[in-house]
Amino acid sequence: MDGSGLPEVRSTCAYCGVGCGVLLRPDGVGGLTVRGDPDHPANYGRLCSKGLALGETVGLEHRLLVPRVFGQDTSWDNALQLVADRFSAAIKKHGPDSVAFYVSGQLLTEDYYVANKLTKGFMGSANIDTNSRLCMASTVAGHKRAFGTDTVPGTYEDLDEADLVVLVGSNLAWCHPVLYQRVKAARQARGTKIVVVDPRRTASCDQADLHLALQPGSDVALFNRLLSRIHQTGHVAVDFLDRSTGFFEALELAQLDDSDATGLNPDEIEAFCDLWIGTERVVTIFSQGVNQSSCGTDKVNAILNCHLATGRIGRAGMGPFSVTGQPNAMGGREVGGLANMLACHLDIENEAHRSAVQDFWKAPKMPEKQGLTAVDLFRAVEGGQIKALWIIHTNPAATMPDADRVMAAIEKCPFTVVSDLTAQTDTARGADVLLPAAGWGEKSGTVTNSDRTISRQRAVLSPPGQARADWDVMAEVGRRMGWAEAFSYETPAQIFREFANMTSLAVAFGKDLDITEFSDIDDAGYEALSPTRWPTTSRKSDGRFFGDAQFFHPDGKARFVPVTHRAPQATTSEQYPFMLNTGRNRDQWHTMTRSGLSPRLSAHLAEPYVEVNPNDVDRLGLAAADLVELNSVVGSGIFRLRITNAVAPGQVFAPIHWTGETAPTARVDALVPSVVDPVSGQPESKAAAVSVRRVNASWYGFAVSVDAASPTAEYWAMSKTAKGYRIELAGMQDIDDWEHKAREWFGLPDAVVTSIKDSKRGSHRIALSDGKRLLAALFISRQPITLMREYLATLPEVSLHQILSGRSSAASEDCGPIVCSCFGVGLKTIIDAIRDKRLIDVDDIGDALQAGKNCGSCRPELADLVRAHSKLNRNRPKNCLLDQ
Ligand SMILES: Nc1nc2c(c(=O)[nH]1)N[C@H]1C(S)=C(S)[C@@H](COP(=O)(O)OP(=O)(O)OC[C@H]3O[C@@H](n4cnc5c(=O)[nH]c(N)nc54)[C@H](O)[C@@H]3O)O[C@H]1N2
Ligand SMILES: Nc1nc2c(c(=O)[nH]1)N[C@H]1C(S)=C(S)[C@@H](COP(=O)(O)OP(=O)(O)OC[C@H]3O[C@@H](n4cnc5c(=O)[nH]c(N)nc54)[C@H](O)[C@@H]3O)O[C@H]1N2
Ligand code: SF4
Ligand SMILES: [Mo]
Repeated sequence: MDGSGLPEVRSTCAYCGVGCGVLLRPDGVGGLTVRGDPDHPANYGRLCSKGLALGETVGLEHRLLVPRVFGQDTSWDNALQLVADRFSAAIKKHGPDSVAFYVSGQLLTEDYYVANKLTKGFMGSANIDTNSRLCMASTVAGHKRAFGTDTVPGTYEDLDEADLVVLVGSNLAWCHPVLYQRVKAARQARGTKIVVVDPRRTASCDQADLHLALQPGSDVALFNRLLSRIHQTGHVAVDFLDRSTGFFEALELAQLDDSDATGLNPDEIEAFCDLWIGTERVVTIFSQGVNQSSCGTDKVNAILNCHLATGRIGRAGMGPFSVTGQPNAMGGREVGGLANMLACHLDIENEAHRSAVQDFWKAPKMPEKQGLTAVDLFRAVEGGQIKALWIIHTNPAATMPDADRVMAAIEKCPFTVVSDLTAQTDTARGADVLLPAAGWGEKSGTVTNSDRTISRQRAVLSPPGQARADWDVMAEVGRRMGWAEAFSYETPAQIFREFANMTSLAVAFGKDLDITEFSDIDDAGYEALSPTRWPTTSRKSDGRFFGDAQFFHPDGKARFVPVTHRAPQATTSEQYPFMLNTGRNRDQWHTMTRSGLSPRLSAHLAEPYVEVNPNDVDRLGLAAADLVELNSVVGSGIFRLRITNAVAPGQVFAPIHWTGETAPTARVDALVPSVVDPVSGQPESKAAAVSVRRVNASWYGFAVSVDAASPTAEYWAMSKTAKGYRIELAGMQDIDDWEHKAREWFGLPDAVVTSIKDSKRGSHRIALSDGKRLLAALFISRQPITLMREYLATLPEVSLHQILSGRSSAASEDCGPIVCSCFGVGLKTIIDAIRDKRLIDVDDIGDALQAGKNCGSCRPELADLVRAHSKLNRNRPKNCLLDQ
């Protein structure tokens, strides 16, 4: 406590699976300040741009404050009785398989545990799946095939101690920025080499010694080549072969595979193999470029095969490392979140496991077969087999493949309950019952990060309105459905103790997960719990698995899985000649319901875009700032063109973040067909065949507004600014009365309107004010509007005169899209400084402009800009991330 307010509270960041520790200081009036926890073993005080902006996302705008049933506010009593009655009635009339839950790797372990106990143990339905199906399912399946359990072998210290880090389908610099900083620190300290395997050039290539821009989906062919070379060069660890089965079968298939499928030059492949084989301390980090594939599980096993063959696993500085996406993706796996699992890494279709769990829970009935996995689950909703559906902490109408179809299924379901922070999501709009959830910062529990470290999330703010924690709401429904004793929880500590105790079952079955030492933790102990990695140090001193070649298959041996290259299911054709790749932006989290509230984060990439290679741009007759339409077999979307050779010709890339709330025509998953991996059921979210064409808009618009607007244009995209919102617009139909339209879109029927029209140029500037204060402004042109957007987004600091004249004052020049979120430094400012001040490296930019000096998330982009724009820098790249 430093006298400036309330004491700091230790907690964990709301976002990614790095699981950074944060120190939160509530300001006493609903806000809080955030800094990195210097003592947390995930981050030792570091945070990325998203973690640092957490304080900007806890405001009450958009929050759902009271339960809502069929559009009417109601009491918890009414809402929960209705939920309990409808789920009970469906089970009674149609059987347990007529109900389903779709939950999230962002739930706390305690929430997740209750959800699984309620469905699998008491409702008797295994139809509970989670967004982890879209995220980690292929890794879970690959780990189980190789190791006998879903075990992450390594720890974060391995990143500090590796001599080579290979990033496969992982944009670590943007998606796990604090881990990327650890890798970069290792590079500085010990010269760690970095290889990136990704069809696209990403920010993670910033320091890479080698970037293998392989053909989408061809990772198996690459790692099969590596396995053959490991054998050929005599690097097989013979003692490990004794502790495994299937090596020669896997090798035979690997040798038959043709590495030409990767599209890489043979020299590049050999350079990669030589580096990998020649570096004992090698960590292969993999993420969604591996998992989200119709051969995702095989990709995982192709990687694991190489680490097993060389015995480079579970020892300092080496091993395969699946980084988890969501803050509690790992915790969800521990409590059996997926439809084919039981808690404690046990299997639903194993009778001994099932009955042990049933006894532990004193459960009336347990499903004997695995439940529906995400894609099939929503198909069953569409087909009418699911009569009652409860969606918690996830937004499937935006993030499932074939998203328009999923949205329609949700709307059609006879009874859908959605628990969320806000009613303004694509999924919540289809709900019959909306339950207000307490969010990050308002509820307590635990999460497990990528290296199995369990950390506490602590409540520092009161839940607004009537919002309640998810575990609390589910437990009450359990009680109302007649299972009072089983769901008598009053605190998350009680749930945690029960789960910790339950891990004794995992121990009894010889599995990896053991946190039984917390079975008797008292409330004070739970309150004070410091970050703990399992297995706890008393059992395995270095926190790693498999260095001793002990695995979890019944014979204690590992399995090599023979795999062979299979191309993505989507194939390009004359009609759909481009391959669409999808992924994340540095400063937004998924569907932006939280990160989108931060003006700083929203400034980074404020509009949905599609990246297209310059060759294709020329071929298609496109020009900078055009809007382009993508079409696939399942849907379509409109995006702003971004010209960059970060993507190869024939490939395009679009981010996943925009939804019906922020840009209704830029819902990426509307374009992605629901093709899945046959082993894991994980969708192929990274490969869809699409066509690309210019949108011939009859007008383009840009608007700023103090309040959120609801435009009806064919294209619009809205994002938060410090003083309100900025909106990009375009339309196919000419509009006669712009003033009327502006009033309607901004919800300002009584505003004073001033406007200037230039009929010759087809431009129109309209300002809406309350007589004194500017409330909104709209600019219309026949061409895409590129000038002054960033500057105008500072409304209402802009004067009416400036808006109408279209001229910025000298003091507030347009600084371009924001690159450094922490200090608000824009692209144009940076490029100008590099040129004018003759800056030659990232630190120079920091000294001149502050940019990159706080969280460091933008340093890869800064490095790229220096390379592209410094006349003095000799390492100019072939291409630049921000070269538009
Ligand atoms: N800023 C930010 N960070 C996040 C999130 C977020 O929303 N925003 N979400 C979190 C979550 S839940 C997750 S799962 C992680 C995801 O983290 P990542 O997996 O690192 O992120 P993505 O951008 O989805 O995809 C990674 C890369 O896979 C590449 N790729 C596509 N196809 C292939 C292929 O066939 N082979 C290979 N080798 N690569 C391919 C893409 O070009 C992309 O650069 O991020 C977490 N962190
Ligand atoms: N094409 C394509 N599609 C993808 C991906 C991709 O790379 N490409 N990635 C996939 C992956 S890896 C993932 S993880 C998913 C993520 O996709 P989703 O999980 O669907 O996306 P989020 O925006 O994280 O949704 C979380 C929701 O929970 C709400 N929420 C926040 N806090 C709480 C709380 O405490 N309680 C409750 N009840 N609700 C809360 C938020 O407001 C939000 O609506 O997307 C997947 N979809
Ligand atoms: S890396 Fe960033 S988003 Fe991920 S946990 Fe750390 S601070 Fe949060
Ligand atoms: Mo994810």
